[in-house]
Amino acid sequence: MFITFEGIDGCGKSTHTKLLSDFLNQKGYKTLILREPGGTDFSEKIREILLTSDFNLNPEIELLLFEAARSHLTQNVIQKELESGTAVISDRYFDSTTAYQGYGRGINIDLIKICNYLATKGIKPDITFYLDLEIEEALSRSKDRILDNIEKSGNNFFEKVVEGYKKIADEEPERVIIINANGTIEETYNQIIAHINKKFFSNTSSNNNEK
Ligand code: T5A
Repeated sequence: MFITFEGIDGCGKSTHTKLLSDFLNQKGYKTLILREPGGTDFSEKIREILLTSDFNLNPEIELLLFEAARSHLTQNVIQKELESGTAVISDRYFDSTTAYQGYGRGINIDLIKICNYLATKGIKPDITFYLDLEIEEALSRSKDRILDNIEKSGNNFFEKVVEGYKKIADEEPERVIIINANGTIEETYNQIIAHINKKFFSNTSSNNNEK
């Protein structure tokens, strides 16, 4: 089982990644939470370069570094864990590159898809939750944090990223589920669990598993 969370910065991905992991543990699954970029020593080093260094990277270098981090994580962790039956839950995966470097930075989407395929060897999530949240609300939820390099890109950039995510969801409605993340943590959680129950535990009542 491979599940990913997507959305703009501050939309609640980390929160719901952990809550879903707890839910699946209660169902008897061994889970592994990952984040992108990151998840291996190599990919965490790339994360530092991308998010906090002052190299002033151009969009193409940004793309290649995100994909290098992803390739290392997929080859060394995701593929093996999925083969051994672990439920892998990742805070971001290749849709982030399509939304941020493709729609956000303006790199050709077909090129992005090729790079995503190279980095993942075609390994796709079974289900992806796009947490849909107003940009202003996302900013206000994370207003006390120091902004990383991508977060400094401004509202115009984030509007393009949001539009990109909506196009991704339109193209793959079976895989990419849009979740309204404007409500409370519990309201968002209940929507996610309803979809998980429907997809993986269709004989289980969602009411028994609500937070
Ligand atoms: N990136 C990444 C690319 O450009 N291309 C790529 O290919 C990839 C993989 C990574 C950055 O890299 C970019 C995208 C990003 O800019 P990151 O540090 O991994 O950045 O994390 P972010 O995506 O920025 O996410 P954050 O950690 O900032 O936010 P989350 O995880 O979405 O949100 P979370 O869960 O930490 O919640 C934020 C706050 O809101 C509260 C939480 O308690 C928390 O305080 N909250 C709620 N408050 C009210 N109501 C709710 N429903 C709430 N849900 C959560």
